[in-house]
Amino acid sequence: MKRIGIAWLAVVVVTAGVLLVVLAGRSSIEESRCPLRYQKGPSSDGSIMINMAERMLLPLPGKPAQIRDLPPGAGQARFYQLECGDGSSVFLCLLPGRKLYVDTDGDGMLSNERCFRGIDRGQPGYNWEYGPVRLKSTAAKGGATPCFRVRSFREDVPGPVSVHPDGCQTGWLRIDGRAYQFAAVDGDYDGRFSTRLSLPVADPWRRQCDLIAVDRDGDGEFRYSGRRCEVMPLGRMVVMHDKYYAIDLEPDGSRLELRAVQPALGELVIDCPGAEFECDLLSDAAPQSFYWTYESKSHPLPAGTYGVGRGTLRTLNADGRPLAFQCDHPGSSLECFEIKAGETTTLKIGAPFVTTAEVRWTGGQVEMKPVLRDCAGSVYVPTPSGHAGPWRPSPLTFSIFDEQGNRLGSGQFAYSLEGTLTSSWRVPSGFKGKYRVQIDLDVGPCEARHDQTWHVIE
Ligand SMILES: [Ca+2]
Ligand SMILES: [Ca+2]
Ligand SMILES: [Ca+2]
Repeated sequence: MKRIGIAWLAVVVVTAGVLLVVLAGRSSIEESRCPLRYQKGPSSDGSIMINMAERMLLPLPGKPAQIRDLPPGAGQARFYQLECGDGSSVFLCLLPGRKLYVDTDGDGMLSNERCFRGIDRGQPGYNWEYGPVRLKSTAAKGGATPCFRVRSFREDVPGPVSVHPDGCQTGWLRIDGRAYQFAAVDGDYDGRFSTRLSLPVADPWRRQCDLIAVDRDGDGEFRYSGRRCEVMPLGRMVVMHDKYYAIDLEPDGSRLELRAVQPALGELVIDCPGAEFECDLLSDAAPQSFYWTYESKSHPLPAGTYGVGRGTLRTLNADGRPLAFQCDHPGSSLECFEIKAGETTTLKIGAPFVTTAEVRWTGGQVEMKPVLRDCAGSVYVPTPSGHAGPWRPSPLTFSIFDEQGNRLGSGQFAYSLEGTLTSSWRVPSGFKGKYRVQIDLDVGPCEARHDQTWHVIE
């Protein structure tokens, strides 16, 4: 009995101690400012934040002139170049047998560098991860030490490698009395946390800038919370509780301070007749997620340069069922625009649409993806996600016509495991000549016409 009593006492003491530490930790969280500390991970597979800073590197045509020697056994070497935000480059050398050398000090020598051995990531034999690789060159200039991991894929073809940060700087601060975890990522691998977004961006998912993240919903992760993305390119401000806060981030990533501000505002009108539009707005001012409804097509925004990241258009078809179309790479008018203080910027998107299909002839059959092009030149694909409630999109069908107007085939699109809408047309044996794909897509009140492009099987 006595032993059980002592054990209980120990449990109570330890629990009380843990509670005290947690409470003390929470109560020490300051309003609007905090130190940031390095935290490893998460991996690029499970993190929007790390994934947004990931770079895909293609093999160079040969040994770069900057590399002056080679590691042992480098006959089959493939070289890669990582361009950093400060204008410098880091060269990587991948050898058969999953061996990676990185010129971490930028002296052009690889023979004295450490050999990183690739370890299986996920399914064995498909991709391998190396690192963490710590650069020595930038740390000497007073910045933080860039630290990244490298991933290679299949060894039988000279393929790309991907590079992603090994971790981020994180800390806790309070805004209006509520504690939030923040993170900063050196997304351009220069060892400094100061590179703002430069618009237009070539690839919304590979922005060459630093990132800031806030866990708005407190689930311990940086991703989408409701309709808001918790990870943003580093701008001048961040939106918290619908108020603007200026970001003061130490260039070495050691400290973050937010200060409530009232920026000069302009208006952004998204004119999308018969549809609603939701998107991530990239900006050097205050990146944020936005939603233009049927009722409200105008939003006030701080003056600055903006671009639309991933966007979703929603409308209802003739039966009143919801339809959603996703755009990963917006057209020219949305890629980069200015918001000026006291002025209104209007962007016209959506109808009239052109429905078309991306086709790929694979011998015996034609593989197809339906595509919707809007008046701004943006390309949308139907998506099953983003529907409120138990709605499912209507089945999407296609017809194939020859030059004489004969229907050669028809079918229905289905979602692949990756969430892509695809279908295929088994070409009748002996068919040669021109064919056209007609997508039978009901876009409700929106004007749409079929693309008249002819494809050829020779
Ligand atoms: Ca070196
Ligand atoms: Ca940076
Ligand atoms: Ca979260």
